[in-house]
Amino acid sequence: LDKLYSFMIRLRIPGGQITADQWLAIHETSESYGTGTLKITTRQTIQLHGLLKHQLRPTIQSFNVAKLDSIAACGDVNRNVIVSAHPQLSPLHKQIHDYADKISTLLLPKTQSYYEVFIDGEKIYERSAEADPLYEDRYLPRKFKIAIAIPPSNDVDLFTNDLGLIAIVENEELKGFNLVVGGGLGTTHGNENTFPRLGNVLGFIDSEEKILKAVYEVLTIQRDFGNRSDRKLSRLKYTIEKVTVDGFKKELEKRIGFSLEAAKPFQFTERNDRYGWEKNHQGNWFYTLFVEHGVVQPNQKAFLLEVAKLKVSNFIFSGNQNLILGEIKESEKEKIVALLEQFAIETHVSALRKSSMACVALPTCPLALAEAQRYLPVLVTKIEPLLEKYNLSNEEISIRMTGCPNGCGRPYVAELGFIGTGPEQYNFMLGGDRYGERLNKLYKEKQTESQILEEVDLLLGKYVKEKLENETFGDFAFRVVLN
Ligand code: SRM
Ligand code: SF4
Repeated sequence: LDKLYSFMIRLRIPGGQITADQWLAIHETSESYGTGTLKITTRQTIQLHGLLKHQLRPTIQSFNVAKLDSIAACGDVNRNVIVSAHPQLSPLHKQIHDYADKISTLLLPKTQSYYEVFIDGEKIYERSAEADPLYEDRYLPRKFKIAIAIPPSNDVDLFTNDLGLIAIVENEELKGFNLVVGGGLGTTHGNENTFPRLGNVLGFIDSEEKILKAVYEVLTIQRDFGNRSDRKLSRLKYTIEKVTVDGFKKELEKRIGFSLEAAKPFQFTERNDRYGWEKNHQGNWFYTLFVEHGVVQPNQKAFLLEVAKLKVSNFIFSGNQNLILGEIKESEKEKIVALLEQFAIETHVSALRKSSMACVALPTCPLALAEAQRYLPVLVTKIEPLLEKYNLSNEEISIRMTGCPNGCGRPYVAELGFIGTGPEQYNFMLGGDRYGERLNKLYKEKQTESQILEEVDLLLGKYVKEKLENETFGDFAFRVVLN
């Protein structure tokens, strides 16, 4: 008798954008296999949980028919490439967004085992190390993550990725990208050699050919120099600490055969999604649906099914775990408005809740020490009256929670961060900035709910009394409380 194995499947969707037909396929697959839940992740894709072993092949096969796959969504390879989600951010969104596909394709492992194992069982060719010049026969020492940000939005938390590209747009023309390397968040409780790190801006690159070359060679450096003896210390951030930022840049320039230009100026002034209706430069409408921690609720799932059947929009996942219905023509907008009403989609959500993010954690994550996506909504409900008490209800204070220090909900770059240490206990992190450019710090260890609420009450009271004009909560906490 075999054990009753159950699996999670995560799709590879570079830039998080799919068609209505692909949403229909995801919906139908989730109804046929697994628990029926759909989870939008912090890397712009979808996870299905609770798939039994015998359901794996039919699930992947049905995705394959819809031109969706789960290749490199896990493993020691380049993961899902994420991009600022909102098409209304820039008329150049599509041009920039296309880089996600190009980079994802460039860095895909060449092995066809996925098709052999999950699609038709046919062995496609004999593998050899030469068949994959990037991953060779050894892959990377560890997972590798890439994000592309379109200022002013840092909705991808660019600096937390192994590699980041910041789009530089001048006079409505894409000039190139600033290259950022060495971000990563995962730590291990009690292992002082592990730490979260934000990436360093190395310089500017102008042409597509050079960009792709540089991205590729960053991975070859990590492949060749990354730590292969301790998986806890094997991300690019540790390699960069070892070889230094300057040493890394020199090695990169040697491999790419050109020098990086000085980085161009950029500014991030937002990180949250733009909820509700917005129109882009071509007059098309976009509707951003708030999906609390990416857990698609039954009424939202039913709503999205009807929207997909209309085939009047595409579907875009954001790095904040929400969903944008995109490219809706003026003449079709009313149909979506009617469905929003029909399915009672909640549109009034507090500023704090809209700025919240949590990882999966219990009950499916085997690494979880505490609750996250099931508990943060409860904690937010308890913090909302405190904000009201201090007349701060409109403040978009970022609040994030994870069930362990791996950092899947990126709590290290939140103004209020909570990292699970054990059942109903969290390390309270404070002092991150609003736009993801500064790490927070440990404020209080192993806090229970009542301790958290007491501290938040005190901190908000201090904030309203002592803050400078226009100072955000995170900046205040960093300046006053942590010093
Ligand atoms: Fe993650 C492992 C869920 C984004 C850092 N992450 C896991 C696993 C697969 C647990 C495991 O290894 O068995 C979790 C599956 C839980 C479940 O039941 O579904 C898991 N990670 C997630 C997701 C679904 C969280 C969410 O609620 O959205 C995110 C899926 C992203 C995706 O679509 O690819 C997710 N994980 C992240 C992020 C955020 C990001 O990438 O922007 C991080 C921090 C950034 C980073 O990588 O440094 C992150 N996950 C980790 C780590 C720590 C890695 C490290 O360097 O130490 C682990 C553990 C590991 O790799 O050993 C991990
Ligand atoms: Fe699981 Fe920890 Fe990631 Fe949360 S942060 S999903 S508990 S690995």
